[in-house]
Amino acid sequence: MRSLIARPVTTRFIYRRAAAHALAATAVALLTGCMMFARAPNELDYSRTRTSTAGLYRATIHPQGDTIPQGKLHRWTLHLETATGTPVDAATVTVDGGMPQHGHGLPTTPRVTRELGNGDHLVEGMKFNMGGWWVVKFHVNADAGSDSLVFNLKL
Ligand SMILES: [Cu+2]
Repeated sequence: MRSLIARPVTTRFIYRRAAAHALAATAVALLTGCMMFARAPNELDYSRTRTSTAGLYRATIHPQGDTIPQGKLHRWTLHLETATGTPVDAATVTVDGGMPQHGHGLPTTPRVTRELGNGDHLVEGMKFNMGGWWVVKFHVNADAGSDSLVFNLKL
């Protein structure tokens, strides 16, 4: 008598668990799997010269060797100017970035290590460990003010 009642309840419980697992698997696939293989948005600007978010600066990135390597530490030169084209030497620049569709940042902690003069700044520790759409952000603090520059890369 007891087992007759217990069986359908147990079966229903198993079905419900299986459904929950299938739902969770689908959600995980949608959140990670699909995003991993999603194409980068079409309207992205991959220019190596960009104007900062608030329009205070213009900057150009010069990756060492011109092509950006994958999985290899390398350097960049960041050329920084004011909106009117005056080179900016005295600046505190921090680097940040990652892959927006993968939800991860840069595999290294790149830093601006040296002022090279004429608005050029040496960026060391750049590394991209996979192909796809990367974003590299520079936060600049100098006489003209505080502002950010965002560069899109396709590797
Ligand atoms: Cu990634």
